Amino acid sequence: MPPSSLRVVYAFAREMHPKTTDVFIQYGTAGFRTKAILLEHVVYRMGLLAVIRSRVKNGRTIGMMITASHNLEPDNGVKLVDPDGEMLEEEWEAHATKLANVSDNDLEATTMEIIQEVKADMTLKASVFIGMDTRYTSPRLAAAAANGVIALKGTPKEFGIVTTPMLHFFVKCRNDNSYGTPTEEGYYEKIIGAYKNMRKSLPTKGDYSPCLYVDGANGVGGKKLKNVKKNFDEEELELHLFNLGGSGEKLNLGCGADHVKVTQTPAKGIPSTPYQRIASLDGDGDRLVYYYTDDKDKMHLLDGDRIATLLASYITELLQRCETTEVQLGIVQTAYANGASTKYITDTLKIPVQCVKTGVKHLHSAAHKYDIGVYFEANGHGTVLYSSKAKNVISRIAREGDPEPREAAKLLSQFIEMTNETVGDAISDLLLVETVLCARGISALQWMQLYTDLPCRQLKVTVADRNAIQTTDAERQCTSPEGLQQRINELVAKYPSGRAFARPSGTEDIVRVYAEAESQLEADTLAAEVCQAVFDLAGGVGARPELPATQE
Ligand code: 16G
Ligand code: MG
Repeated sequence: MPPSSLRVVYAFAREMHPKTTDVFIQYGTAGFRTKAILLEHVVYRMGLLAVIRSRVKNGRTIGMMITASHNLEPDNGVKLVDPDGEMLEEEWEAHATKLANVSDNDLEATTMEIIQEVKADMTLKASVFIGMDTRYTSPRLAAAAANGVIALKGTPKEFGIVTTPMLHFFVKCRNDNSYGTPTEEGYYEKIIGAYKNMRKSLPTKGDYSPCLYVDGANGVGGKKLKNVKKNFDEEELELHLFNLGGSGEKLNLGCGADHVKVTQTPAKGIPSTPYQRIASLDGDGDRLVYYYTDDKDKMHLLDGDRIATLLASYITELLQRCETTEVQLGIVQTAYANGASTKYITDTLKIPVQCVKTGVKHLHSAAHKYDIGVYFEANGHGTVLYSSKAKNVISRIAREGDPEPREAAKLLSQFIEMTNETVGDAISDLLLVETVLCARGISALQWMQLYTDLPCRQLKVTVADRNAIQTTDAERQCTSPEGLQQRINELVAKYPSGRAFARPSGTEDIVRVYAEAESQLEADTLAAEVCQAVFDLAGGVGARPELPATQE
């Protein structure tokens, strides 16, 4: 039943969170993200939408996370979390965009329109969990979120500073208490408890050392790892934490998973110890990559593809030891996955692999189609999803199986407990990776030796309208502008093992280009040539991209 008047929605907006900009803002791949100073009215309005969403979901809890992930300090953002701890359903992104952009004067009417369109029963209770990252602009935005919730008579619960995946976990647990307890302690208990249990059956062996350096990106993830660290003795996991956001240390600046992945250079502020394994988190703790530097100071990156293959191969081994063929495992990647990883998955691991569009929601829903779905973006965002069928089969074997399969099923059950299935989670993923490295008795170097990546390069091109580029086949082929795909095909054909694609970014007003080939120079040249093609055929702006110096 819609309410007769929403005056209070307007009153809050006008008095406390007025819209002060006419810049259009869109709910993109990861919610709204822009300069923090442009966001207060947007976040307030998302508080309203979260309440409507909660009522449409029969009063189940919805999450709101205030963060701009790996972006630099002046940015911020907000995204909504659905009742199962998953990203907001895609159809609602249009409601979010509409509500964020109307004038204050039209806000009341637009809110009413949305309520009617989605048929929300506004007499129901509504519950919204709110979390934020460490940005200095976050508390103010979290308060705006809470006011939005209150304006529509929902109940906000603020968790303060938490990682994005923790907030997703809390939402899931609140709506399904069999998953865990919706508190930070509940989160640690489940994930850390499973790691400790598993390590009881998997003592340190071979070349694995429990000593791990961590780059906390000067954000929330590193801070939370301080709590995690307290639970371990050094034999279980010896964490050395760096970039924890002390005074003068800037969030994501020169450090963090995105910096390491994109620039392919180490994070600042970490002592250089050859072959020491280093885990790098992003600013809100939902991405993880590993790396080490060798004795010549060259960096070697172990990205999301490496994590996916490591986890999937171990789960496959445990399933074999469980002696079950009932559970099928698959891997989901995006076009950015290194071609060598896809080949290794197909030829060596013999695991089905699927490629989908960039963005967690696409990977997550594709992974749901397998009994066990492992998904990772190359940038380090990913997790493992286990269907109820898989969980039932595994727990049955853990209870009733023969001794050897029972042992394997018990390990797998703990592995499942350690996984945050709601979304990619750097802390949970870190513990999963450490478990597998320990179980295999391997070092970072040996992990790297499982296959050899093709050299690759990512570049960006500025065009007048990024939507001039349209893609198909999981963003691997361009369908417009005309002639671009044919040009890319001709360029790629010049390089053995060459592969390249161009896609419009979902988070910035640019086109991204990716290329890989047998040598770094070839990958760099191919990427630059594709940039030129995009620039020429899709309305490039500014200076024409140049080829690498050695090609001039
Ligand atoms: C967002 C996505 C991330 C994706 C990235 C691509 C979520 C939670 N995050 O950060 O998965 O890799 O966008 O950015 O979905 P791009 O479209 O600018 O390349
Ligand atoms: Mg992030």
